[in-house]
Order: sequence, then C-alpha cells, then structure tokens
Amino acid sequence: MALVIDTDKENDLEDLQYDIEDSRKTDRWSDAPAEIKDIFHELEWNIIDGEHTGTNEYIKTLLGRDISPRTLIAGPMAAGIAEVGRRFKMDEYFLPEVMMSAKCMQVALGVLKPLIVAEKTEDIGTVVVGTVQGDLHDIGKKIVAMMMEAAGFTVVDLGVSVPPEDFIAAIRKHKPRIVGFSALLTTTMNMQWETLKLIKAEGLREVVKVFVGGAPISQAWCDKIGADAYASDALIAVDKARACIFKYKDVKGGDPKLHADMLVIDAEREAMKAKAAVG
Ligand code: B1M
Repeated sequence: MALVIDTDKENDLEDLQYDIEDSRKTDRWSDAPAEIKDIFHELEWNIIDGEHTGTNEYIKTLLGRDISPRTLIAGPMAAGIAEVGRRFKMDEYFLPEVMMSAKCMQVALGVLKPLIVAEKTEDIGTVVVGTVQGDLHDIGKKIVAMMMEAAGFTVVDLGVSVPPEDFIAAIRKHKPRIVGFSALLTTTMNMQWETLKLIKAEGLREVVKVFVGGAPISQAWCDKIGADAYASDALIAVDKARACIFKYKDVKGGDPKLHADMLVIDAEREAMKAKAAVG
C-alpha cells in the first residue's frame, strides 16, 4: 500500500525562496514521515541544482519506500521545477541552468513512465497529443501522455513544435477520439488556435474533441478559441478525457453542450477538494 502524502498544498514557493539556502529544508510535506520528507527535499534540490546524475538514485530510493510515482511527480518534482521557473523569471537562473533542471525531470520521468503506464488495464480509445509549433517544452505534455496511457488510452505523442498540418495528418491516420495541444509560451499559445482553425477547415471538428493545456493556458483561452476542454493538470485532463469516452461519447467535438459538461467536471473537483479540506 503506497504512502499517501498530500501534494495539493505544496505550491507556495516563498519558503524555498527565502529561508532555506543553508538548511535546504522547508516546512513542506508536513504529513510525510521525517525521513521521507528529507529525501523529498533532496530530490527537490537535485532538480533545482540540475544535478541529473543523482536524480535516479533519489527516485529509486523513494519508490523503494512506497512513495507512488504520482506523488513524486505532483510533489517534489513539481515543486523543484516550479522554483527553477521562478528563478529564471527573476534572472537568477539563465537558460543553461533551466536546461540542466529539465534534464533531471526527463531522467526522473524516464524511470517513472514504465511504472505509470503499467497501470493500464483496458483500452478505451486513442488520444493524439503534441506541443504546438514553435514550442519545445514537453515535460508537462509527457506527464499528461503517461497519465492518459495509464488511464486506458493509446497515446500518440507527436512530440514538440508540431505544425498544424501534422496534427491533421495524425487525426486522419490514427482516428483519435481526442486531440490535445500543449503550449508553454505566451508566444506559441496562438498556435493552438491556428491548429484548431485548420481542424475546422479540414472538416474534422466534429470527429475529435479538442483539449488544451500548458502554463499560460486558461479556461478563458479555451472558451475564446472554441476548444472543448481545458485541463490545468494531468489528472483533470484524464478525468475529462475519460468522461468524453464514457459519459459524453455521443456528443460531437465542438458541441457547446460538451464544453459546458467539461466545466461541470472542474466544479465537481473543486467541491471534492473543499470537502477534503474541511473533513
Ligand atoms: Co522555458 N519558459 N523557455 N524552458 N520553461 C517557461 C515556460 C517560462 C514560464 C519561464 C519563466 O519565465 N518563468 C517562460 C515563458 C514565459 C512566457 O511565455 N510568458 C519560458 C521561456 C521564456 C523560454 C524560452 C523562450 C527561453 C529563451 O530561449 N530565452 C525558451 C523557449 C524555447 C521554445 O520553446 N522555443 C525556453 C526553453 C526552455 C527549456 C528548453 C530550457 C526547458 C524545457 C525543456 C523541456 O520541456 N524539454 C524550459 C523549462 C523547463 C521551463 C520551465 C522552467 C518549466 C516548464 C515545466 O516543465 N514545468 C517554465 C517555467 C514554468 O512553467 N513555471 C519555463 C513542469 C510541468 C510539469 O508543468 O508544463 O505546466 P507544465 O504542465 C502541466 C500543466 O500545464 C498541464 O499538465 C501538466 C502536468 O500537470 N498541461 C496540460 C501541460 N500541457 C498540457 C496539455 C493538455 C492538458 C494539460 O492537453 C493536451
């Protein structure tokens, strides 16, 4: 039985920013046993420092202590790379440091992917995902892809900087139920819109449900460009994708009803979180 550690409440970066350069510890992971908490901090700092030769060891040690791959991704790995993003934004880090940290994330995901994908027990349909043209960020998209795979989908990952025409070709070839665009840059999010426009122009809008995600993407953006669903993280992407297959199977891509139904899933999730926080 995997150890349950709440990773939802660990998003505040203030402690990392101010008080831990010496101790390299924070008050995060309060519900984790002390020894696990220490290794979480070490993994977090391994990513911040970009020391990818040691990443494997931390991951393996934590897996050996019954920490689930999902907890590792949503916990210390997410916190570490978020701090890297903050440092980059504040000009404390430059591109080489970010690349080293990204390498740590890739190493860790390489170990975790087979474990997550092994959870797949059924085949419920195909999803095509890709990072839109001009954008090379793929860590988040890879996490979404592996969670989708674990949830029963066959995932066709088109990679990074995918031109709209390649999405069209993949829709024709693989006949997915869902196509998902990832974008991490404010300068490339518009390519989600361009790709969607081409899907419409090619007469494919009704045959696929279109998902959008990535750090600058929001529900408002999803509404504006007329995508079917926005997912702020991999878990909500999976919830919405499964709902598209099971509950809203007969609703066509682009149908306003589907768009509204997807919002209900967010509302349900928020209600569950609020309930858990109280209880
Ligand atoms: Co870049 N970068 N980067 N970067 N980078 C950001 C995005 C940035 C916010 C950093 C900052 O300023 N704080 C900034 C963008 C600012 C902006 O657009 N306003 C930025 C910049 C500027 C750049 C360059 C332009 C820098 C330069 O060259 N001067 C350059 C662009 C290159 C290009 O793409 N053409 C660049 C390059 C890079 C690296 C290559 C070094 C590296 C990427 C390596 C890689 O991915 N293989 C990198 C990294 C690592 C980052 C940060 C630090 C981390 C991104 C990440 O992996 N997050 C990032 C800072 C940040 O985001 N805070 C930053 C972790 C990941 C798990 O989260 O991707 O959000 P995320 O994914 C989540 C959700 O968003 C969602 O689920 C995921 C899992 O929960 N999700 C989806 C994502 N896709 C989804 C798709 C869905 C559904 C949900 O449906 C299909």
